[in-house]
Amino acid sequence: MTEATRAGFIALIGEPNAGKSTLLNRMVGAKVSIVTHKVQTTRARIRGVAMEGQAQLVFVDTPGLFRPRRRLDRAMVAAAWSGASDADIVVLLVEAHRGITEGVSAIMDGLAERTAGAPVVLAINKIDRVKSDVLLGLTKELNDRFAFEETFMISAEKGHGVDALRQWLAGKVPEGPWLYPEDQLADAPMRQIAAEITREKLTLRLHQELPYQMTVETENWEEQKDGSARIEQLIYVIRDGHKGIVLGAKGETIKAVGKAAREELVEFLGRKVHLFLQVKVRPGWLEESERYSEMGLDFKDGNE
Ligand SMILES: Nc1nc2c(ncn2[C@@H]2O[C@H](COP(=O)(O)OP(=O)(O)OP(=O)(O)O)[C@@H](O)[C@H]2O)c(=O)[nH]1
Ligand SMILES: [Mg+2]
Repeated sequence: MTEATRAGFIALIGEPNAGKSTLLNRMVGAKVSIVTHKVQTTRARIRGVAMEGQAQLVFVDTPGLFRPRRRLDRAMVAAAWSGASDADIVVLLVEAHRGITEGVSAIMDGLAERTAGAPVVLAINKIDRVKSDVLLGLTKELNDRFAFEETFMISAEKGHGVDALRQWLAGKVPEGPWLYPEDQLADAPMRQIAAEITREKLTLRLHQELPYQMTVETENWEEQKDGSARIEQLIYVIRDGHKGIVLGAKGETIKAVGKAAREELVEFLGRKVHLFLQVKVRPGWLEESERYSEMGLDFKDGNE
């Protein structure tokens, strides 16, 4: 007799920078969610699909949970919690070297109420950054505070412990038919993934507040006769000065960003790409509902 198929949604939640997107990409085996060393990189829910035996694991990457100040922050945090409440299993990522921060504490306070009874698993991430004796104490402290179903110690970046977590999840998701075709890796429109790739490259090159005050949208996508894709994107910033920074002296910043983004798009799509970037100053974009729907967020979730 063949084993029954299983499938389920697994939400990855945690503080900004905990390594959620890194873990999603590792589980999927491809880069579907952008990663930077900066906080608040992910802005909306992104689904990545992984197969483990007869189980299909649909990982839901979420924006980091933090105390929101702006409309965009509130919409991001709402998207993260709603990802958790829709999931079959929730994985809370905690950074090993930071331990129980104020932020982790606040998340644990909301967990029981906001996960709608789904099992919550603890994944202590970045174990490559600490000595192993730290981990036992941290595991105990966290489990004393919340009834985690299981604790895993992982390094999403190096891959340690990730197989054990994936196998455990595969045995835990409900029996049922697969939710996506077996070979599908991500559930997000290509134009959105393409915009995210450019936003990642920009975020890596821009400093201070600027990454939080810009957004990228794919304006136009044309399939060319020769099999290549012609992609036009708009970068929205809030000030003239920001435009200058994004362009860089003699346009070299945007040129470098465009090159890096194009190379990654070529790898992702497996074909030739022509990428055109344009910067637009739009002082009010953070208060425009269309910008939120382009990002995959609900504008109203940002209401105070
Ligand atoms: N040393 C180490 N670094 C890691 C590990 N996992 C992730 N990182 C790094 O942590 C940083 C943040 O990773 P992300 O995956 O973007 O974190 P995130 O939780 O998705 O962050 P937000 O989207 O901002 O909420 C990146 O620089 C990663 O390379 C790990 O296991 N070990
Ligand atoms: Mg992320």
